[in-house]
Amino acid sequence: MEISALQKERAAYQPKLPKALQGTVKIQEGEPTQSVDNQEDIKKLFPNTYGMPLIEFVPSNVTNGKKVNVGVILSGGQAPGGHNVISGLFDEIKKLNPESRLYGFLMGPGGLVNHNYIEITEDYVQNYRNTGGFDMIGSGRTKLEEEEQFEKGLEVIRELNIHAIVIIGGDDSNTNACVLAEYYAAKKYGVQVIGCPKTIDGDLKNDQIETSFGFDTATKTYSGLIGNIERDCNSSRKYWHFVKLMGRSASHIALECALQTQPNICLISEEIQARDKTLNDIVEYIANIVAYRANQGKNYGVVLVPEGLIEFVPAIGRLIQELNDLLAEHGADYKDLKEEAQREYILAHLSAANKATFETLPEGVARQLSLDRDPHGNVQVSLIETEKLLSDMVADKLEKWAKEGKFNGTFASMHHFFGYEGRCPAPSNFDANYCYVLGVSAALLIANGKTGYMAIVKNTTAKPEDWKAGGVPITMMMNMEKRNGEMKPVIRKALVDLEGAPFKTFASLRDKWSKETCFVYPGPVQYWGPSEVCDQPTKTLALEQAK
Ligand code: FBP
Repeated sequence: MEISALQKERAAYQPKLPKALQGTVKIQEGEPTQSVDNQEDIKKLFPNTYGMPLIEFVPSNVTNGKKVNVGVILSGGQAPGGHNVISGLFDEIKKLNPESRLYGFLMGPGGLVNHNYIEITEDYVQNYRNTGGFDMIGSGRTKLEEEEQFEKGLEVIRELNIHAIVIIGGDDSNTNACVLAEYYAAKKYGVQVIGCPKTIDGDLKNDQIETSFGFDTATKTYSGLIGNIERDCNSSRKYWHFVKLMGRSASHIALECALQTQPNICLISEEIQARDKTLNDIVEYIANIVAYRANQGKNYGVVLVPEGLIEFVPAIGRLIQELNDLLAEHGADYKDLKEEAQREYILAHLSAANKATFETLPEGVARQLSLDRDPHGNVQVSLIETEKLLSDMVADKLEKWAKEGKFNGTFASMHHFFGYEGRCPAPSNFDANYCYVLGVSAALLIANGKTGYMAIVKNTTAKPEDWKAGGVPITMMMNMEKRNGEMKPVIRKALVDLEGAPFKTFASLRDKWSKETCFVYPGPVQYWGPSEVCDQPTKTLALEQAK
């Protein structure tokens, strides 16, 4: 395989380990834990994995040299650093006992069920150290939730004499990891299951998980691109750029990119929901800023739009809820209808208020909301062109204002969607280190006989030498939520906290950014050079941890 000069140089990077993990390690257990909500329900559903203590790894002089065979799965959307989780896991199980083996299940959780796997060897790992992407073993979104799948998986687990499965995924995949851990524990199969917090979206975080991996590199990559657009915008001074940013639900990515690049406008879905805004309110907010700037002779600017926005506009959110229930209940009748008949079907079944909202939506958006959900029941928001929808609506509003003599500028728009561009770059130094430590921690949780835990790393705004690694029981992060029309135990998603420091910092500055031009150009992710340019955590993490 031909590799780039960057990849070649980057392969030699040795991720940094916290001091506590540099020699032999033992675990230190904390107090028993509780789930974040619905404690009785969660305890009943997870009798074998509920209430376990938090774990921290501390230095020791005892070596646990047991041979372990481990299977690893990459689940869901790509996030920079996944290969380093696997490298860390590989290195640590081999360090504990060179006879240990690592198997990679191919193309996501489906690989376990369908018995598609490879053995990951030293030579193989070598090609992927510090690289982006998930192509080492591929990823997929198969939802692991049926007993039949667990039993099918067990066949290959037995065949390969696997002791533990590591699932690297987001909130949904780690919820599934917890269900699998509980099932294997209840059956006394002796198979451990460990999760790792992955997602560029940054919404798998809580008191125990400071950040999910990939968020750092993805937001730095997008911010580099946004900075380039801002500079172009400030050079030609003739376009309004609407940039949609990935992040299925939460607006953490948009907020972080705004903090890094200081655009004229950044919408935050959670705020729009909390303040009960309509689509028209959002359009007027943007149009007012465009008009203000036009009066100053500035017919240009940059607007950041979070991918999940549409679901957070309260009226549209209520419509989606009803559509979810409708599709879950009547999916079979509905699926085979032609496009126009599907629209009629929906209109005939919706409540009056939601029908009215559905009818006001542009057809493309309405259609997207009525299509199949992903395997976890989510609307596929990355396919909705919100950036285009908003700029079209702003153009209509400005045209009306121009006729009324309220706008006399020009409005030419450009559209961008930054999503897939940020999911596979070579991980930043932060993600390269963080992921490697997560992999090592997963191996140590396994070596210490743990199941139903997620590997965690804390104190991540300090130097990696001072990070603290350990594990958190996955049940601790769970509550009950409605999914596909049914109440299910799930890991609670972390949305942008409107009382949190990142949002408050942004809110205190946005007015100035909208009126003046305060663009900041962060440039591309740097791997070598002064610490200020290549080792800084995200602004979100720095602000959150500064409290
Ligand atoms: P995960 O939650 O699985 O990490 O995926 C996040 C994400 O990148 C979202 O930001 C985006 O909406 C979605 O995946 C896109 O999914 P797909 O890769 O299936 O198009």
